[in-house]
Amino acid sequence: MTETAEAPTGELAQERRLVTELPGPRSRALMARRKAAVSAGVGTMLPVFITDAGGGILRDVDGNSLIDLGAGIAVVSVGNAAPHVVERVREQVGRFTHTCFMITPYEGYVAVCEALNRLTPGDHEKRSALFNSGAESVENAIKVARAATGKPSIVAFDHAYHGRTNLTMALTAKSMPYKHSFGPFAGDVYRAPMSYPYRDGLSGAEAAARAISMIDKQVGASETAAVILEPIQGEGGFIVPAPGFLPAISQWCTDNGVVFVADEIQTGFARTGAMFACEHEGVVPDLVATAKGIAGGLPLAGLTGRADLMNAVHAGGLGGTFGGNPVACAAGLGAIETIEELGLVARAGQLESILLERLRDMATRHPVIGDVRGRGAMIALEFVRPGTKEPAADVCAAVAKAAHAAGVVVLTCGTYGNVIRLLPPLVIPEHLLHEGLDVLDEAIRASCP
Ligand code: PLZ
Repeated sequence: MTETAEAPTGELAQERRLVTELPGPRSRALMARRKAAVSAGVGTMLPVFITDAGGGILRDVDGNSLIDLGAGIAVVSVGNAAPHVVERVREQVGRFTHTCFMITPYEGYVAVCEALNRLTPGDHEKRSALFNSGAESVENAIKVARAATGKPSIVAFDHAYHGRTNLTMALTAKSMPYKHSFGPFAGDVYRAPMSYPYRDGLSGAEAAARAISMIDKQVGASETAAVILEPIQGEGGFIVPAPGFLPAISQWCTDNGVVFVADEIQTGFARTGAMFACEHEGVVPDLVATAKGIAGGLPLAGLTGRADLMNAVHAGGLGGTFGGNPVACAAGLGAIETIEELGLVARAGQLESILLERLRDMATRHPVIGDVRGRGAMIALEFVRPGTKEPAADVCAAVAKAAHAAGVVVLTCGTYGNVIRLLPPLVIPEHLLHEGLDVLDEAIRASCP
């Protein structure tokens, strides 16, 4: 029996332990197979193959235990193989695995929609629909907004990330690697300036006025079906807009018959210390796109919003073969149960205090850290040349590489590639979070010239 087989998921020792170099020999052998079988277009950040994961630990094929500060890009917020998720998935998978909700429905789909209607901001009448991925949810938000308003144009923001399908690539800002060589893109998509307090120095009201002026003059409210934004931008660099920006944009949408779509795919489900990040500013979106943290790792996405909008689409206009798969729905119900039972919204707030205190201390010692920002367990460091705001992507990459070599999984992001983001599972034991931050601190020290 291998070491990993002796330590089944759920009983993984919550400790970082390296028994080989990273990647170890078994990971290297799998990497060779991967190279021969998998498209070179699919990237790998850290070529370490995982066999088990739980709490704050990823265990690899060579028996190494790594600290997980990425949660599979903000997905396993409830932890990997979370007990309620596993129980409900096991139960469901033994009963039936698919009928297609559009053909013969089942209760789990309805129950997830009820939960989404209950949990998303606002107590107005809502309806939901389920899909397979975040990008698909965003695509459907645009379909709903266009059908409901009869208008064509969509406004997204600088630094936005909304997915990799053709329409969502058009909405996404960054060319490399997401859009490069993949055009032409869907039309009638316009880009407005975002609030990026560290770089633009504008108040929320000023940044909103700038964006609204652009939308008004260059697109026109009468042409605009929807404005879509991430309440805290994820891939773009964990950009938290200045206070007042979101409410002003949302209000302008309401006043002008434009559908305000919040992409809460990365920020949703307790991640930011609220169930949804819009709540921090009391913003109630017309439509909310969800995915990632919704189902403890199974592929599930939701679109939730005002009943009059969601019901404006003709019958049969929304759907898909796998959308709201019964096993994924079971996982979704297990994840939501876990968030509520373990009080993970409050837990994310506690993790924020730890993260901000530790990272702000690092910023006083490492002048390469230009900004520390984020909310809840969604916190980032932006690296710059000391004394300037010039992005230091090379330093950021070196820090990430050093952390990885020491067995701590951190992710990078940012339009300028100079941001390290921390997205730990919300169930991570505190000693692992601190140890991960110790490693990060040392990685920064070692990577600074
Ligand atoms: N909207 C805000 O963060 C996915 C992308 C990883 P899918 N972010 C991770 C990568 O490189 O592909 C995301 C997001 C926001 C939409 C999406 C898209 O969600 O489930 O990846 O389609």
